[in-house]
Amino acid sequence: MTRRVMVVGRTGVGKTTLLQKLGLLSSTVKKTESVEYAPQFIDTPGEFMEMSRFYHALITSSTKADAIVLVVDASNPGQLSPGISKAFAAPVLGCVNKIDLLDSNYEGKVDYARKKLLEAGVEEVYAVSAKEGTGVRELKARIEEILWRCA
Ligand SMILES: Nc1nc2c(ncn2[C@@H]2O[C@H](COP(=O)(O)OP(=O)(O)O)[C@@H](O)[C@H]2O)c(=O)[nH]1
Ligand SMILES: [Mg+2]
Repeated sequence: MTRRVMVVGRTGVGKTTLLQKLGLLSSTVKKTESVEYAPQFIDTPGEFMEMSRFYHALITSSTKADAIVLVVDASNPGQLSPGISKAFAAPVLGCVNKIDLLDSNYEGKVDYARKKLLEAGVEEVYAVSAKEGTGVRELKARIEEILWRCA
């Protein structure tokens, strides 16, 4: 049985980099131009999260996923549709990425991003740096737990 992790979130938040750091994708990161299906992951273009007319494509893709990670940029979480996670067909974990770039008011910024993710309906939130690897082990462990549960 296939067990797949899908990443969603706005452009440039680090979705593809995170898939690499999770050990699911080995090729070098380039701009994701379309929904990319692989045996272990589904990568999605940020534009699909930015424009509500594309939500249906993400929701359809989510039926092929077993766990979903909704990623935001710690410095600038941006707009997320309230409750959007509940439309997806698999459990959604929230990920505050790029914490390595936070200088002042670390806690305040992570808390704000966490609040945005919880409003979007995620079940739990993990703060990580996909670039440096901080926090990725904890997120990966939780993803694996969810994937094993549905195996
Ligand atoms: N500083 C920092 N940069 C990151 C991090 N994750 C991704 N990036 C950079 O952000 C840019 C966009 O990353 P990408 O994975 O293509 O984002 P995507 O559009 O969400 O797939 C790239 O230049 C990455 O190197 C991170 O945790 N910290
Ligand atoms: Mg990408």
